[in-house]
Amino acid sequence: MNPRYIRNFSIIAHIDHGKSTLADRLLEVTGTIEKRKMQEQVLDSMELERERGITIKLTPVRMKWTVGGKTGDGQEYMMNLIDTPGHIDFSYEVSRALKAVEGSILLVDATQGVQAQTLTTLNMAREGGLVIVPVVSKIDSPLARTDEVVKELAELLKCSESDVIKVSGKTGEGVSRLLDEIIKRVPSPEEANHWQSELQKEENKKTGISPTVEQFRSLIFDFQYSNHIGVIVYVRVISGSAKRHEKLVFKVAGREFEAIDVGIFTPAETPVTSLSAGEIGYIVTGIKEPGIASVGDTIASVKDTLPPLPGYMTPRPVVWASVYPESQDDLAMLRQALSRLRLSDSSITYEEEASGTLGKGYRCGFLGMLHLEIVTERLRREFNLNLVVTMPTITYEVTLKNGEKKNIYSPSLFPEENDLVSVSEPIVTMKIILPPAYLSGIMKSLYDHEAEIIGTENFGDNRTLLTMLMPLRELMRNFFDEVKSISSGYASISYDITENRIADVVRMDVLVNDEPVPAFARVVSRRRAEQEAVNTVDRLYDIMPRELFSYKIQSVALGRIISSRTISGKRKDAAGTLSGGDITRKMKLREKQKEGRARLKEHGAVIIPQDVFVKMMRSGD
Ligand SMILES: Nc1nc2c(ncn2[C@@H]2O[C@H](COP(=O)(O)OP(=O)(O)OP(=O)(O)O)[C@@H](O)[C@H]2O)c(=O)[nH]1
Ligand SMILES: [Mg+2]
Repeated sequence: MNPRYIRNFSIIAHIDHGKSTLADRLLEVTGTIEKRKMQEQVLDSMELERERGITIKLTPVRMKWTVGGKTGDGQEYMMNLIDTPGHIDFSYEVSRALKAVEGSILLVDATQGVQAQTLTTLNMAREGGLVIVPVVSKIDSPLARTDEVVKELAELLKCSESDVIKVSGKTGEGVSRLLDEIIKRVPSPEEANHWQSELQKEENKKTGISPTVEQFRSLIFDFQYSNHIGVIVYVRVISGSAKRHEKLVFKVAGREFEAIDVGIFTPAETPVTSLSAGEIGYIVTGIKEPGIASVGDTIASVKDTLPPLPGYMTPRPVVWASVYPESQDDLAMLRQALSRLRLSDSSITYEEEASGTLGKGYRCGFLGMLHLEIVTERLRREFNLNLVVTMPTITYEVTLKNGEKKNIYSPSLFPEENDLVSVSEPIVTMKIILPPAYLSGIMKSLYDHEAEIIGTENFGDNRTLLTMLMPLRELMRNFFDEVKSISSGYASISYDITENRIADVVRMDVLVNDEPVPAFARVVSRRRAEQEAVNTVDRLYDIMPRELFSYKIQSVALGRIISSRTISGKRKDAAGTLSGGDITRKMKLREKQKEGRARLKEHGAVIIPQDVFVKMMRSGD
């Protein structure tokens, strides 16, 4: 297709503002999916997406549209849409989608107004140089405050209120106009040409290749794996075209292959004869080993001589947790599952580790708590694995007295106080938007979580935008839930890890029956160390099973035992059942049992049941 008639755009918004529902209506009015085959949020095709009603992965789809319906000039346009997730844990998906398009719909829910994640995604789109099409959704809702929200959005974008398009994903109102406006406002790939870096333009001049006759070059923004056909890469074609059987190369990985097939998303994968400049589609590579395909790599014709396209920043894991198979027999299966999963979620990182009590497993990095939950749930479901997942933690950078610097992402490896010179930790810049009525309520919580407020502004219609710095460690300490409950759900939060700072933290170990349990080790702020130590022991005391012998649960920090409780042994009194008889015989028996229990205690390790690990993780703080 002539790139002049192509429009590539994504939909970005705060979570639940109606992106996928609007996508449904776009698919419907363009006739991409027949009405009778339509289901709600049809692009959310993963089982977990449907169950939870949230989008987890970006989804591309191609549609056709003719401006003004039958009254337009009759020119048909190719509309490539990428739906994105709204939850902050999945903003890596958003950032990748944004590099494949020239414009973006910024959707704001008419019942909610601009929320924290609206601002973050807007920034991402602006940084990418995209044209923003402001849209207010859910105008059909009885709770909609459409006029106020239109005003708010216009102020945010410094545009006129008449530029804001009003739609309903429920009734379809405004959706045809939206498509017309996208064609008008979003530049074609040819016009935008934002991929032609100055460097490449120079190179083109030297080699005399004009952009339109360039070799095939495309950016990988996602991929999938199929047992049957190997890795399928999702690409945005930058120049040239590619057909089935063409010889292509992964520029960064340096691996050549023959395209088994090329195709587009309708939204199902549908083969086409060729993919050309400006289009979005997929290439079946046939490559089955992991580690070759990576998002951000360039797939090009083997004849292409230019350097690879600038790719993506590799996302930095936010939380780490260890994943162990319940049975060590499943270790190989777990390894395979992780490497498979990485082929549909490139943001997971993992490496093997061993823990005394749990055997061997993997230390995994995730982009947030929801990401952790989704990945472990997928491991359980898609690979039928029974897993133990340890308490999530973050990364600390430590400087040791011997001058060594280390990244510690497992608390059990956190150095002793005596060996440390300094520790630094990730700090997030956070935005919270909330009605001012909740401001005083939230202040205590902000203080408690070591927040440093750096900006307060009145925002839109009677709301306040707070900007602050906070240690990531404190954010993970149930901060979201706290804010949600203080504000009765009216506050929205968005954050970015922006810097590292010196941290005043200490390591806390938990001993069960005098044995340290690495999975329970934690790094806590010094000022909260005592409290945390007591809480942890109390919590474990409530959920650990009783044994035949008594044993202690202790927490140790700063080189001393801070809290200790004893779980008393179950009494199995054989003597009690002896009726009558002489008392000395009973005493003798009891004495013997006591000795037996002591021996048990010496040899019998306390087995910590899996559900204790799960409960400890769930209870968070
Ligand atoms: N009344 C009304 N409800 C809507 C409309 N659009 C979406 N909803 C409802 O809002 C909720 C969220 O809709 P989704 O389309 O899943 O929102 P989303 O932005 O895709 O959510 P994430 O992808 O998880 O960020 C669902 O319960 C929808 O039924 C609308 O136009 N009107
Ligand atoms: Mg969605």
